[in-house]
Amino acid sequence: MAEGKIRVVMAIPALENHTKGYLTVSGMLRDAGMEVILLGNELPERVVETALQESADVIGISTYCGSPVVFGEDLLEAAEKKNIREKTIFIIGGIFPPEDVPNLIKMGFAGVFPPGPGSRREDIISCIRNAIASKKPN
Ligand code: B12
Repeated sequence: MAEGKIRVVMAIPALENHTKGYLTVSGMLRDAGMEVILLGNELPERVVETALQESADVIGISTYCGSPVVFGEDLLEAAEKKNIREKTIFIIGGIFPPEDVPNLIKMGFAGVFPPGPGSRREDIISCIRNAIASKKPN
């Protein structure tokens, strides 16, 4: 965490046109004092590569018409290969089938945020802060 600022790489899956959630959440995190790296449309391997280069604490994915579980599996696998899975916090939001939510959490996402009352600014920010606190060595 450079200079105490939480560093977040934000991305949307390749071929996805929904950018509003991505930009809205990126703005929320920036307003909360986090360093946000906007990656745009990318493949999971490139997202991980950027997170590694940028020493990111968090990877955030926004998706509305993709396959979050497939993308998530590829993302976590790529992070495992680059040895950053354990130290990185993964969060995802957007619109997907409700049954994907428990699956994404089981896979290792610290927070899953579909539209609605559980996805307010404070919910997302406290999820990130709590996940980072729980990863810090005692
Ligand atoms: C705007 C819009 C579009 C615009 C996008 C413009 C743009 N630049 O973003 C356009 C017209 C391009 C579009 C295209 C399509 N769309 Co569209 N679109 C929408 C719409 C109306 C709004 C989505 C949106 O921008 N919301 C604004 C955000 C800010 O609000 P929010 O989602 O509540 O955001 C919160 C959470 O989602 C969460 N969040 C979101 N991302 C992230 C990321 C992180 C890290 C975190 C922590 C949280 C988080 O936090 C936010 C704050 O609380 C929705 C319907 C709807 N009412 O939601 C359909 C919708 C998403 N679209 C849909 C579809 C099917 C399409 C098309 C495939 C249609 C077509 N046949 O061409 C194409 C897709 C093209 C493509 N390749 O991507 C479907 C998706 C179906 C599904 N997933 O089940 C929807 C749900 C419409 C529907 N009811 O069928 N779309």
